[in-house]
Amino acid sequence: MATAGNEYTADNFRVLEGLEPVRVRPGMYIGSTTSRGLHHLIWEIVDNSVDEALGGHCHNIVVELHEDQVVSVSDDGRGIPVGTHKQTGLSAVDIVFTRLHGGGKFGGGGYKVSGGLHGVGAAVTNALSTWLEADIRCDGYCWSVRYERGEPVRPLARGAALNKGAPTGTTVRWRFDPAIFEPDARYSYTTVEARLREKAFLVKGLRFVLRWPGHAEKVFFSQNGIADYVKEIDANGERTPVHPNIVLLSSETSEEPPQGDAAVSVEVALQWTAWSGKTDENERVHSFANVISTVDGGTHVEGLKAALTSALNRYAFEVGRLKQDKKESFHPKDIWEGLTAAVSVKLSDPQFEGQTKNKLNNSEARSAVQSFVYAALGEWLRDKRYKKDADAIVGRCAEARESRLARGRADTKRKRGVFDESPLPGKLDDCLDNLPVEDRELFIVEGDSALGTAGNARDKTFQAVLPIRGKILNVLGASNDRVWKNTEIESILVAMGGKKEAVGKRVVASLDAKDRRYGKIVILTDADTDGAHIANLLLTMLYELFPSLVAEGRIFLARPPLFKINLDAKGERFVYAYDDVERAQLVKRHNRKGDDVSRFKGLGEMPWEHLRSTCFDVSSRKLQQVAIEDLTESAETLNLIMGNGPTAASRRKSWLEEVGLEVPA
Ligand code: TSJ
Repeated sequence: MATAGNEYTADNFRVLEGLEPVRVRPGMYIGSTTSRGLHHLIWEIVDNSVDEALGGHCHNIVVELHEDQVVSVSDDGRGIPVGTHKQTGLSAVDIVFTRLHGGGKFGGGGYKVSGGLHGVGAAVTNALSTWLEADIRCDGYCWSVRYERGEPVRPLARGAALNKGAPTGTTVRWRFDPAIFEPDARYSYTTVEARLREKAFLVKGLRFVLRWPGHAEKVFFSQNGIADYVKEIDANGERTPVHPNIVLLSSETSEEPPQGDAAVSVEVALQWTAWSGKTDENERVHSFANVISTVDGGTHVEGLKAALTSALNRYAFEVGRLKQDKKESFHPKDIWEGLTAAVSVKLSDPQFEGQTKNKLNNSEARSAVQSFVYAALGEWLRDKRYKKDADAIVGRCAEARESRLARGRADTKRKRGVFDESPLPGKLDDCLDNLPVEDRELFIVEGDSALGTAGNARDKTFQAVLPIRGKILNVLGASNDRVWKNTEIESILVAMGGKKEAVGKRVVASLDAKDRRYGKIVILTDADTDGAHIANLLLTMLYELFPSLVAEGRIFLARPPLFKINLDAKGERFVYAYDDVERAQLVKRHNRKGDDVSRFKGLGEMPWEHLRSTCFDVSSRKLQQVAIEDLTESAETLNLIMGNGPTAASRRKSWLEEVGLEVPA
C-alpha cells in the first residue's frame, strides 16, 4: 500500500538490534519450541508475502515442504528491495533477515496496513534456522543471499538476468535448527492447510498453492472472501442457515488505502442458523485484525456485538416484531445465539494484548466497527432484496429471546424443595468457565434494564452479571420463612454456588469454599438514592447470609458516575462526577458551563463504554471494598443501623457516608 510520492527504498528500513536474543530466548518470539512454535517460522515468512498482497502487489503465494523438513515460500510480488542502506552499508535484504524490528513496518514509509506478529518475522525465522536462502527477482536480475544460524555467509549477489517480461518476486527457503526445537517438532500438513485456507478467505483475489509430500497439490482462493468463510464454518459445524443470503458488509470501496491515522477498514459476514442444541459461540465468531486471527476477540468483536444489538433492536421495533411500549428488546445473547460471523478489520497500528497477543486492543477498531456495522446492517435489513432474510433473522432472534424468557420464568416459578440441587438461575449471565474461581467476579446489578448495558460493559471471560429486580427484602427482622421465599435471595445464593441447609428448625445459607463460583462479588446499583438503598439492603443480606465473604474482603461496591462533564465541544475529553457537589466543583475547575454536563439517568440508559471504564475495566474502575468495620461487628449493631428507633436515621447516615453511598432521602 505504498502510495505515490512515498517511495519505498532501502533507506526506509531502520536498524535496531541483532539476532542473539532470538536464539537465546526463542520462546519470546515464537511462543514455544514445540511443533506449534515451529509453524511460526512459516507464518512469519508467509505474512511478508501476504502484506505484499494486501498492497495489491502480489497475487500468488506457493508454500512447499521439501526433503529434510526444508520449507520454501515463494511469491510474485515486487521482490524485497535490493538497494543498500546509506548509513549502515547493509542491504535492505540483510536488514530484513538479520535485524529485529528491521522490517518495512517500522519507521515510516512502507505499508499502511501490515500483519505479522511484530514485523520482526523474517529475522526470527532466519535466527532459528541452520540455513536460510532467499532469491529475489527484481530490477531485471535474480539476486540471492544465504545465512547460517542468522549470520550472512553469502552476501547479497546479483545473479542471472531475468528474461524479458519474467515475473518479479521473492523466494525464501530454510531448514529449521534442530538444536533450538524439541526433538519431535515437525511441520503439520493440516495446520498449514488450515492457515492458508483462512488467509485466502481474508485477502480476496490472493491465491495460495500448497505442495506437500504425500498430498495432492492444493489451491486456496476465495471469490467472496469472508462470506465464503462463514459458509464453510457452518457447513463444518453442520448448522442450518435460517436465511439464504449471507450478510456481507464491507467498508472497502476502493483499492486505495483508507486515509487518515485512524482509518480502519471493516469487513463483516453474518449468517444466522437454527438452534443446534449447543451454545458454542466461541467457535462461531471469528475475528481478524490485519489478516491475523484474534482468537480472543477484542475491540472489533465488542463493536460488532454492540452494533448488531442496536441495529436489530431498531429494525425489530420498526417492523413491529418487538413492542417498544412494552419494553421488549433483544438482549445481546438473543442475537449472538444463532450467529456465525466473521469480522475482519485492517488498521495501521494494531495493538495486540494478552499473554498470547490474540486479542485486539485498539479502541478506534471498536468505534469503527460499531458505527459502520450499525449503519450498513440497517441499510441491508431495509433493502427490499433481502426482505425475506431480514424477517428470518429477526425471527431467529425473537425465538432466542422467547426461549430465554421462558427459561427465566420456569426457573423462578419452579417450586423447589429446600434441599434440591438448584440449577443456575436463568437470569444469571455467567462468565466463561475456564478461569480459576478467584479470578471470577459476580456483578449483582439493579434492574433488568441494566442487564443489557452491564452485559456489554463487562468482560465475559471473567465477569458474570445477575440482575436483581426492585427492592430487595430487608433480611433483618424478616422471618426465616420469608427470607427463603424471596426469589431474588434465592438466585443470589444459587448463583454464588451456595446451598440451603437446615439447622434445627431454621434454614441457613451455606457456601463451601469448594462450591464457591466467584472470587469477588460486586454490587452495582444506580447512582441515585434508590440505588443506594438497594445496595444497602444487598449488603445487609450478604452479611447476614455469608458473613465470611465480608470478612475475607470479597464484597465490593461499584460506583457508576452520575454526571459526565465534557471538556471540549465534541465531548471527546471529559470527566465524571459522582454527585452534585463534585459536579459543581468540576464544572468550576474546568471553566465549563451547565450545558457541558450530561446526567446518566440510570444504569440502563448509560452508554456502556462509561459503565465499562468506571465499574468493569480493572485498569480504570474504582471499586470500594466493603470492610467488616463498615458493617460493624455484629448483626445486632447492623440491626441498629437498619432498624427503626430514635438513633437509626443518624447512624444510617453516617454509615452510608462512610461506605461512600448517597444517603437515601
Ligand atoms: F520474509 C521475508 F522477508 F523474507 C519475505 C519477504 C519472504 C517472502 C516469501 C516474501 C517477502 C516479500 C517482500 N515479498 N514481497 C516483498 N516486498 C517488499 O519487501 C517490498 C517491495 C517493494 C517495495 C517498494 O516500496 O518498492 C516495498 C517492499 C516492502
